[in-house]
Amino acid sequence: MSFKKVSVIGLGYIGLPTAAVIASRGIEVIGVDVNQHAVDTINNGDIHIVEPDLDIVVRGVVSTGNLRATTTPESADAFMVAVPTPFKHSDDGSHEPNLEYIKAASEAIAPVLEKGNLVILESTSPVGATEKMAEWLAEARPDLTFPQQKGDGADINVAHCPERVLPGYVLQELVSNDRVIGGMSKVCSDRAVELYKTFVRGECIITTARTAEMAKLTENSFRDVNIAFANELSIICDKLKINVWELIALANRHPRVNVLNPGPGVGGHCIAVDPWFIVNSCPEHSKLIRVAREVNDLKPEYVIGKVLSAADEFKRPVIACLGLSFKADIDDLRESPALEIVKELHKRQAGRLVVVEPNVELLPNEIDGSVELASIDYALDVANIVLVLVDHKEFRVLERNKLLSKVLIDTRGIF
Ligand code: SAJ
Repeated sequence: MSFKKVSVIGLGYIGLPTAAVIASRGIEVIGVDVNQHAVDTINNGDIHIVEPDLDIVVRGVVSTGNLRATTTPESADAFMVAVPTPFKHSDDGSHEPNLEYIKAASEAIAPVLEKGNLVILESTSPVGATEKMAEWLAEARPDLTFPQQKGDGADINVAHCPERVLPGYVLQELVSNDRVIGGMSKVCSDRAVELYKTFVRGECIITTARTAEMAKLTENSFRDVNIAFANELSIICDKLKINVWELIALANRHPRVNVLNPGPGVGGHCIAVDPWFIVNSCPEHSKLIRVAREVNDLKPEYVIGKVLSAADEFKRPVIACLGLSFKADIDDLRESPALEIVKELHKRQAGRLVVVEPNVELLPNEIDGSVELASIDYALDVANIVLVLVDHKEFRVLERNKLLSKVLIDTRGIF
């Protein structure tokens, strides 16, 4: 096998599980991250993120010496870049992707590249990012040849293989999902397949780097558009006095219909972000994708409006807010519509806010001191309005009769 030593650049939600799974196949893995705390934590056999069972795998591969973390890149047979691609800050709504992390990663690995190496971009990226990465590498290493110059004969192979794992199921999906492999030449693709085959049980399907980039953005945009459709339906159904959950269940009985679920809005760092990469690259032709983003981004405001009008009916409204995370059964509060709604309700003085979030022990700073974190029993006891924001398993088993005397606003349809 040509991959004895693999380096993973970026040890976050994707990089760390990937590094750990490859290491568990007996390959020597060097994890590189700029965050000294993350590096130290991993070298102690611990993890700095939350993902089921990841701690066990990391502890195992660190103790056997197959995974080691460092802040300084060193030579390897393959480099997998898994760093963030956020937006550039701007007020004009252009959502221009910020490739600085990919550029910094390229500049960090360039000095240690050797003839025969494979460099893979895993980060979800706008179309053209892999070619840019190859250009940055070539600029830094004029002594080596790259696929944009020499195709199959290049010294360094470059490919894009977007991650597609679902938070909460990362360890299973890393192994079982099919992978889209977009090499910059045929040899690049073949070598990337060889690397992924060391740990992927799904199929590895070869395409171009640009198509692979667009495939990932398409998957998340498809979901975003479908959820926007559901969110729009939920508002229409409110106005027409129809139960949207019953409606969608009925429509989904049709063999060719599969509408997703409405909610309080779309959160997380993927579905709410990636469609903008398409819109930014072709603004005049991405009308539907843009409107879907806007529909989903406006949903929290609609929910806030409903709560405020319900609260108006009480002298001293007490609102139990069930859930803060961006989706069920995780502790991740980043880009969470639930958190946004709770923050706004506090700002607009909707009433006393009692929050239940079984997956966190402390409230985030931005709402700490302004709302109470409580048990489900206490919250239901004191509340006159119950606002369901996340369909955590602890809430799905609640008995409906506990809520009979309450005003119920169920954004997830669990009741
Ligand atoms: N949501 C709804 N209704 C639904 C489904 C989801 O409102 O019917 C909301 C969730 O509550 C959450 C948001 O959408 O706020 C996103 O959740 P998600 O479960 O749809 O997706 P993520 O962001 O956790 O992970 C997605 C996945 N992409 C797809 O399913 C196409 C995952 O496979 C990707 O790897 C991940 O994005 C990523 O990293 O890009």
